[in-house]
Amino acid sequence: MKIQDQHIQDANKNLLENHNDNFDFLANQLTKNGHDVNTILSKLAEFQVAIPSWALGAGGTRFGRFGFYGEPTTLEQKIEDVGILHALTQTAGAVSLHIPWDVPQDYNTVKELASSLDIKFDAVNSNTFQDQKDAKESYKYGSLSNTSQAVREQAIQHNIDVIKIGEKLGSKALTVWLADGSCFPGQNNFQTAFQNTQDSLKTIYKDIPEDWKMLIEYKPYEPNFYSTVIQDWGASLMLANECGEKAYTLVDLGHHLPNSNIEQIVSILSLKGKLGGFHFNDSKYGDDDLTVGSIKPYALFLIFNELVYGMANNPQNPDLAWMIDASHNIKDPLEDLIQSLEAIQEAFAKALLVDQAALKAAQLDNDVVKCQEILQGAYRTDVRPLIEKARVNRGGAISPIKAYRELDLRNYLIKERGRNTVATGL
Ligand code: LRH
Ligand code: MN
Ligand code: MN
Repeated sequence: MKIQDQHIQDANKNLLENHNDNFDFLANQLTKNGHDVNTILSKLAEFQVAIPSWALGAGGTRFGRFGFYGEPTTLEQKIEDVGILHALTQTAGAVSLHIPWDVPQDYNTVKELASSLDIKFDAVNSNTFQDQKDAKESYKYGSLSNTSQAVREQAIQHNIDVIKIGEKLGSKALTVWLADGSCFPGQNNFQTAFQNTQDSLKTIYKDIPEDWKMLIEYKPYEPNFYSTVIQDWGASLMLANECGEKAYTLVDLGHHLPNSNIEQIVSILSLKGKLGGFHFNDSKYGDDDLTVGSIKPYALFLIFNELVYGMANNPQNPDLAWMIDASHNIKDPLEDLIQSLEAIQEAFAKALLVDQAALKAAQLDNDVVKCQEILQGAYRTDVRPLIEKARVNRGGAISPIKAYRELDLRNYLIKERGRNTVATGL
């Protein structure tokens, strides 16, 4: 199923007049307040977020999984789904593959399909948290940290294989997330586990191509419930520093203990030039992988405020690999991802409205009240007309959810793929 421009124009027709009125009003206000609306629009248009191949089907929990009709089963179908998202939102121009869940069968077909939909291959993700079919060694007690050299070697080789797959696709980064850790005190020697992980990552790092990054993701718990080897940004940063300049920390919003100040983590990593990637999601309790912005939109805005500051002031930090990392238990995955993309754009647009010069001046004056007024003034602005305009300028939908429903896309997918589909992955 490929969406034609005409489909989107038809869906936009009824909304256009209202959208134009709202945009003109907001653009006028922003211009009066000294903002350059065109610059904001082009920043919004450039901001592309990768969709992970595993988020296109319904996820589930360990208690059960409720499938969603018409889910993609092949990699090609997953890329087609990203194509739908990108056509509607114009902000999902990349896909991130998890290996071995989504190993391409025919590289040329997959690459041609992706490029016909204007989709790039973002970071490739290795998987040493599950035992793979016919694998000699088991990851039950860890992978890169395992006390057994044979297990570590198998896990290292897997990562090297993933780099090779990524190279064939045009990816430029490897994301390593480890489930390694322990469930009970005394189970692991913390130092041995960390040292083994460091040595294993350094071996993998030797195979990271010159123009690639290695992104090291951290997580405090789950599936191990007592300790995780790469538990936080400090552990990740230490490992990245040990590996070398192509290694960076990856922040996944769900991978923090409750009330962690993620914006501060982002800010300091950026200052040190070591913030490499980002996984967006939202949560109330832990790694809930809920729709971005559905629970803590103000926290997301504060994080974006630091990201925007970093992008403007930290040339030592590279461009980031942005990705949504979510799971869908009850919503249509495509609708959920559209909502996430919208929330990301909204937080970004609001952060772009922060008057950084005024904020700096208020900070120097220790005018705490003014600092808050500046941040909250930007946060309270309804930026939706800006996001709509950025999308429309690129041929996207004014309201992607409305267009998705009006075009009856899920039913098309069901007709094409059948009802009883089960996506691979989580
Ligand atoms: C782990 C994680 C990591 C995995 C993905 C499936 O919780 O965030 O990024 O690769 O989920
Ligand atoms: Mn993640
Ligand atoms: Mn996660």
